[in-house]
This record gives sequence, C-alpha cells and structure tokens, in this order.
Amino acid sequence: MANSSEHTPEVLAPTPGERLTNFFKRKDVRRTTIHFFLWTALFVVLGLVYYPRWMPEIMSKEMKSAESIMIWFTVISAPIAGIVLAIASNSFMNMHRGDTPPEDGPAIRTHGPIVAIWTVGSLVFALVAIGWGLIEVNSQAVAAARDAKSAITVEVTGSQWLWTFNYPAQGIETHNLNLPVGVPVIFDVKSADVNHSFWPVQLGVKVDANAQVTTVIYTTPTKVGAIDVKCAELCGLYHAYMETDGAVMSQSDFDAWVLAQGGHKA
Ligand SMILES: [Cu+2]
Repeated sequence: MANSSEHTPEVLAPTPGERLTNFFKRKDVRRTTIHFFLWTALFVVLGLVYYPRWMPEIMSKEMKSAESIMIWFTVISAPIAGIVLAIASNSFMNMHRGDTPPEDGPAIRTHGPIVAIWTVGSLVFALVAIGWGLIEVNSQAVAAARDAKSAITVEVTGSQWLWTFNYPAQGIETHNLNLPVGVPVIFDVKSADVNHSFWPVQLGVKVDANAQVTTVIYTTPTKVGAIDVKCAELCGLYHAYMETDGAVMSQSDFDAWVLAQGGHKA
C-alpha cells in the first residue's frame, strides 16, 4: 500500500521573505505606501521649513533649544503620522472609488517583533526628550550660578488674574516685564493664590507659580524686541486673559524706563 502522504499535496508555509513580497504586491498596500511617503515628506518639510517661521521670535538660548527639540520631534514623528494618515487617506479614497475593503490580516497586537519595535521606539523617544530637558535645565543652573553677580533679579507674582513684577535692586513694581538685553535674569516666581505658570514666550522658559514655594528660572535675553507673558496653567475663570507684555531693550532704555517708574539704577 502506497504511503498516503504521496497523494496529499503538501502546502508549504511561505517564508517571511515571501510573505513580505506578497504583502507589497497587494494594490492597497502599494497605494498606502505611496501615501505614506507623501504624508511623511509633508511633515518633514513642515518641521524643517515652516515650523521655524511659525514659532515665536527666538530671543534667548533657551528658546533656541526649545525650537530645536520641537523641530526634531516633528521630523522624527513624521513617519508615524505618515503611517496613520496614509491608512486613513487610502481608506477614504477606496470608499470614494467604491473599492471593497481588503481582507483583514492577523492582529498585530500579539506580534512579538512589532510590539518590541514600538515599545523600544517609544522608550527611545521618551529618553531623548528627558535627556535633552535635563541637559538644558542643568546648563541653565550652571549658567545661573556663574552669572549670579551680573544678573538682574525679577520677583514674579501670579495672582488671579494678573502678573506683577518686582525689581528689588531697582525698587520698582510693574505689570509689564521689561528687561535689558544681554543681561542674565533670574526670575523668582511665586503665586498669591492658586497655581499659575509663568511663561515669557519668546524667552523660551516656563515654570509653575506656586503659593507655598518660590520657583526659579533663569535666562539671558539675546535680542531686543517685544515679549508676551502668558499663564500656562489653568487658574480659573479668566485664565485665558492672564497675559501681559513687555520688551527686551538696550541697557540705556531700560535705565530710563526704571527712572520713569520711580526707581533707581541698581
Ligand atoms: Cu492661568
């Protein structure tokens, strides 16, 4: 009697390479891949070319660093947005063309290598962001210690819904944040009531304003120009209106402004 296996056609499982080749032969996959490259290119161009134009004016080293990380994270995350938008846009066009949806493949949430790639990838992103931040904060602290003698101190108080700036060495208190260019500034930040967050936008620093503890941030304005000061912590009904403005100006303009406020040279 012949072995029964001789009569049963053997079905060979495709190798991983063949599976991948077959996958990219599918019309929907090829279309989605083209969409993926288009979307990714768009976000890379947005990040590298348009982001710097849309960002607020860079008026300190800290703001330059903040801009750099935003640009690079836009570029790094472009392929991720590319995948999601490619699937969405191709599905939308399929619907428009009246194509039937392709057969659903096996679920990938239990696929070891894919889970490993996205877990490690996310971890690397998070570690880069944390490392970048720690290096930047540490370099600020080092610079603050180095420049403490020449620095100007501004005591910032947030209250519902107003910013108040006290310049102890100059003996003035105002609601507009004016600073001399090129002089390191130490902001001692606190709150008179609820939690706020002090954010002089163009200077690229931001810190919580708490009632119980004074927080300190440090920057050196590098450019003359207008600055916006906002609150970046939801603090009640008029949080959105808790903003003021100010300017980075030449030392002589700053001295004249201090005198006009009734203060004196430090
Ligand atoms: Cu607020």
